[in-house]
Amino acid sequence: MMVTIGAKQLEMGGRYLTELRDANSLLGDPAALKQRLEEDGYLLIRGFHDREQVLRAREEILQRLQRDGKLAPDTEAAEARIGPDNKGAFWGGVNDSFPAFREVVDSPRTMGFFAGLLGGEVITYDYKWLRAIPNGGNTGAHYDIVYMGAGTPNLYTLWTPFGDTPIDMGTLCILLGSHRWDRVIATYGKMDVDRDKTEGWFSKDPIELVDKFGGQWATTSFQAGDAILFGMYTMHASTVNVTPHMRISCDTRYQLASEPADARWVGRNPVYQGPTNVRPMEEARKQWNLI
Ligand SMILES: O=C(O)CCC(=O)C(=O)O
Repeated sequence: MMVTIGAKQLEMGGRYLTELRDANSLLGDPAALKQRLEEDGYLLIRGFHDREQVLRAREEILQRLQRDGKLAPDTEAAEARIGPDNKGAFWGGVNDSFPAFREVVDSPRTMGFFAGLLGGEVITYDYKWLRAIPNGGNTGAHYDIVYMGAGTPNLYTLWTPFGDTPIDMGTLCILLGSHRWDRVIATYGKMDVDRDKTEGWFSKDPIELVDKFGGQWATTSFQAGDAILFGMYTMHASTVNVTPHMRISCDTRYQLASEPADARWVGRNPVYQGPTNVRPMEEARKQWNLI
């Protein structure tokens, strides 16, 4: 199977791309989960959320997309068929108007999982990155620390697809081994998009990254309920949505309550402005000697 990441086609099972492995056999053993997270840079958990709850949230989001004219006319919202304008949506913020969605990402099950993993009371950032990705939509390779590094580095991203999501609809990809790229962590990993007014994506080319820095990309098909979590220094991207169906997903953040949080993403009204006059990543990489 060929998989599209950025502008490149990668063969599943070839040199550049493999399958993610799940960590379900370690559930209930926080020390083993933590060790796996340190080794792999991510944890894929099948059935992390209650599937029915995820599907209720999906329905809520699809109804909004339909009201907003983003779905194909005269089709059932449940099909998630992208409208003729091929426009997606990004809802960044607290997202109170999606109560069924909030029930999933703030659920006692989710918070309890992170409390067990991190060994104490946890908080989730109020800002939620909820996305409906149209055909052709995708995310370039980056570390999350460059967007949310003003608090603790012991912060975790949880990526949840809202619906069964095959690889060709746009799934989360991990660059295996990238959480140990010391030179990249010491340069790009110290950057902040706002403070340094620099582009956040490290690369749009998945092959260039593997050829220059090593590792291998990994992704998988997700079922509603599955989720993947990873740390701030794990390079990740998404496959391109090459289907006529909207990919719906959200990324949310969790950390120990006792550690400092990045104020940009906390509170009733966290509104992300984004920097202006951004420096191209190519320029920054030249300066760091990472070309
Ligand atoms: O969903 C996507 O396309 C990107 C997600 C992402 O970058 C993240 O979870 O940090």
